[in-house]
Amino acid sequence: MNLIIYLEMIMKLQEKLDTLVDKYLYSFEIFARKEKLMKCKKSTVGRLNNEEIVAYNVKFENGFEVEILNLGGVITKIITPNKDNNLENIVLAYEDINDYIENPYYYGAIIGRTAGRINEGKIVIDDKEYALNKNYGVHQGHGGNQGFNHRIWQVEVEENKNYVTLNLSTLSKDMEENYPGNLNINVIFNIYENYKIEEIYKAKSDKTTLVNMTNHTYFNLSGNIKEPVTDSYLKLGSDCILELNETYVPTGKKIDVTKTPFDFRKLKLIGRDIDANHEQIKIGNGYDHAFLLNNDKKIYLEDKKSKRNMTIETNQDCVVVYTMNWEHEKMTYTGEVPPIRHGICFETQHPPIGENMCFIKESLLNKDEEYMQKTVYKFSTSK
Ligand code: G6D
Repeated sequence: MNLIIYLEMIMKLQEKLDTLVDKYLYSFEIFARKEKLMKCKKSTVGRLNNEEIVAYNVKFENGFEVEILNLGGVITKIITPNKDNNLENIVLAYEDINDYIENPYYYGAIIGRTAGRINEGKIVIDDKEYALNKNYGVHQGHGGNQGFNHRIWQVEVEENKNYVTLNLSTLSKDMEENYPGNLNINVIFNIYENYKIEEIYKAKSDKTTLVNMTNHTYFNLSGNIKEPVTDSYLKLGSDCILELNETYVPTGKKIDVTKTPFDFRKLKLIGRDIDANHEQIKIGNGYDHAFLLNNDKKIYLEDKKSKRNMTIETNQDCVVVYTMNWEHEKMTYTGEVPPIRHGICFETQHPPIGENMCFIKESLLNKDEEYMQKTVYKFSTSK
């Protein structure tokens, strides 16, 4: 009798085990299928202090691929096809992830609290003077010693049918880099399968402060940094630039671009006037200037060899165009140190704060008001 009972017990146990195995295999299959369908994969690529440096890689079936780090929100890859359908990276990026810890030229990075230089690091808000940390000689530049490019951001990923959202967030505490106000920031990247990236910056502070954020990606549409950006063509709707003094800060004066190297209102070869005999070109050693955008706020870059092009649209009133005018030292993913003029930045922003605190009001964010900066990048390739 006992033997029959035992056999029945074993059979029941076996049935339970089979059910459990089926459930496990099913859930594993779902996971595997989901994993395969997953467009965004994350991987730990380094460490900073006691935090992981994580790369978020978004890849679509058409080959469009974007990779962003939690360190500084750095864009390390934007991969698009050239006219022959070769998929190549169109941004400058370091070979060694550890080079992003210092990142002296802000490769791919979120810039903040403020972009550009602030004259002598001196600001006055509600009649109170603040001495911002000076990391650019006598000025503050790109948010100071520990600007937003240096921090590890919290990242949330949301997968949608034809786009992926990376929502980066952080808190910049009151008096960080001597800026007033606890500032909560979100930088949202919406990455679309049809070769489009929306970058939306939102911020709110519990005290009136300054916010003027941007992205410092160096673009090179030739692909894998093959050619200088002086071979590309640029069209930019801007009637005037901000005059810079010898220390690269705005004087407050605007310069009409007509008949100057800064006129890109018609499509023009970037290399045509980049070394022209013009006082402002000499100061910047090329283009390193704030262009005040006309109403259409559109920037168009084209590389005739690869037939890649990029359109940037923004809600900002200004864009600093920087043509990488000084030697860099670190190797990129090509295994070489990029020569000068092999990347171009389009830092959409408010005008930097210059002499006599000119343009400060454009960067002021009142207590509990929401800051919102939106810049959209569209990439395409003509056949
Ligand atoms: C130089 O003047 C330029 C800046 O505009 C740029 O952002 C930086 O190099 C990387 O300081």
